[in-house]
Amino acid sequence: MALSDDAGLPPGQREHPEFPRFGHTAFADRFPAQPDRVQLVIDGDLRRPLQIGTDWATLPRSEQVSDFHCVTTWSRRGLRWGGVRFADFWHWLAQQQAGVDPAATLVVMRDEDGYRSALPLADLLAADVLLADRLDGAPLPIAHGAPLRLVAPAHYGYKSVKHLKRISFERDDGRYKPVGPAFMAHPRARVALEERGQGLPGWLLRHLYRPLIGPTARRFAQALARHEAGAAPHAGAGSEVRR
Ligand SMILES: Nc1nc2c(c(=O)[nH]1)N[C@H]1C(S)=C(S)[C@@H](COP(=O)(O)O)O[C@H]1N2
Ligand SMILES: [Mo]
Repeated sequence: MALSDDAGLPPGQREHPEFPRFGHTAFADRFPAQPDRVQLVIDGDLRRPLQIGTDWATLPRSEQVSDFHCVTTWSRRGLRWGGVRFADFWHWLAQQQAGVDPAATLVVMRDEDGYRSALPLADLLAADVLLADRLDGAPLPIAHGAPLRLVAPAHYGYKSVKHLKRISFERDDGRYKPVGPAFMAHPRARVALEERGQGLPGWLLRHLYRPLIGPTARRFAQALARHEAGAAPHAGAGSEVRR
């Protein structure tokens, strides 16, 4: 295979010229009611459900630079995230304070509007999985998941829930229903193994998904521009949409 600009990226991925606001189009017009402060519910199979607010600031903080890979084949390299490692969140809050049952090995993450994803706890304990509230030296913008999002670089972007509001620890008993059609959701979605979906090979899904990148990114950018115009009528140049 010839060397290209995409050398070093995982199978089927191509570098995107920007970092778009992106996702399932059903969620393009949904925005967090309170993008400025972390409010997180921890529940599920555990002794004591928790409501995390100001105590978020007491957790140990980490920074990392990582690449981001969307299942539709666009990638961004070298994003600098700041936040709390999922492993630290697990240790200090989920285990120590909430007392998660050891059999609850499926972690379901949700935003307030119905977007959700799930990963095995073991995947989330990897050293490069972050609950991020900062991006490139600034507070996480609404476009990329304010006030808090997951960052799991080894898994396709659809696992990295934005506007995170609730983390539930559950038994993996087959009751969890992913967002959207079943073929689009792989239980692990590992980028290196091209686990884009279920029942269809990754290389086939590459070709089905790739034409959706442009229209989806435009749809999400327009929705954000409308949202910002409504929320801040005098935002002026700041609300301009970059292509
Ligand atoms: N709340 C929410 N989180 C979401 C999505 C979404 O539509 N809503 N889309 C997912 C998908 S498919 C991708 S690729 C990434 C995109 O993150 P970005 O908007 O920061 O590029 O968010 C993921 N998390
Ligand atoms: Mo995605």
